[in-house]
Amino acid sequence: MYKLYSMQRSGNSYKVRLALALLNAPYRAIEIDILRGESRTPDFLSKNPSGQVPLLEVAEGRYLAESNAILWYVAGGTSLAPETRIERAEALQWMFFEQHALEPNIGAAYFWLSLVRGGRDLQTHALEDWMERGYAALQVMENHLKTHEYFATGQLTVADIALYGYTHLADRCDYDLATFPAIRGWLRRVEQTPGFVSMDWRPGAEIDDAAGMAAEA
Ligand SMILES: N[C@@H](CCC(=O)N[C@@H](CS)C(=O)NCC(=O)O)C(=O)O
Repeated sequence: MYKLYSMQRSGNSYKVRLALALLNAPYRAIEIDILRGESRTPDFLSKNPSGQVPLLEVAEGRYLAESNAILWYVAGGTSLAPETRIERAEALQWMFFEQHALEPNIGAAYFWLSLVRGGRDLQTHALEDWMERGYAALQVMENHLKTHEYFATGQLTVADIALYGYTHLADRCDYDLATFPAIRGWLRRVEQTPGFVSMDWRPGAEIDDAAGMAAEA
């Protein structure tokens, strides 16, 4: 069974939880609170030198970081992973786009406006750029979705999961999706997928936290 180091309110972590839920794959979740420095302890850094979640233990002592790499790993051989060479490359194209155009802007705005108390005042200089670049990324997605139901193929794949992670949080951090009807339709389609779970959903009894792990040790 996988062991997933994740933070409930992290969009990058949620992408992996969503994929595992859609695949009905059992896993053990360990909550890491990045705001309390839990991803920067010597123990965590020995597992992931980047000091970030999500992190998946795929086998005893073997760790995989980077949400989109994890998505490809868990989705391998399933309907969430496109089959043809061109579709795989198109999925990757959108997943790179997510990491350089969407996540650094909407992800940063979400972190500072939604998770950090007083974050708006601390980041006034950066917020304008995040809004402008975030809206530019949303427009690229909107243009694609005007003529496509999903991103890489005619069905939901890892590319949609990657992009859903922060797009669905946009309205929690100042972005207004009113002028993006195609994105709103796509968000609804993703949410109607059998097995879909929201970011707040927890895998029940399987969830653990760092304190629980320490108590066990
Ligand atoms: N490119 C990475 C980004 C991961 C990332 O930024 N994780 C954040 C939470 S969403 C984190 O762990 N931040 C803690 C830190 O950097 O100290 C991915 O897609 O997994």
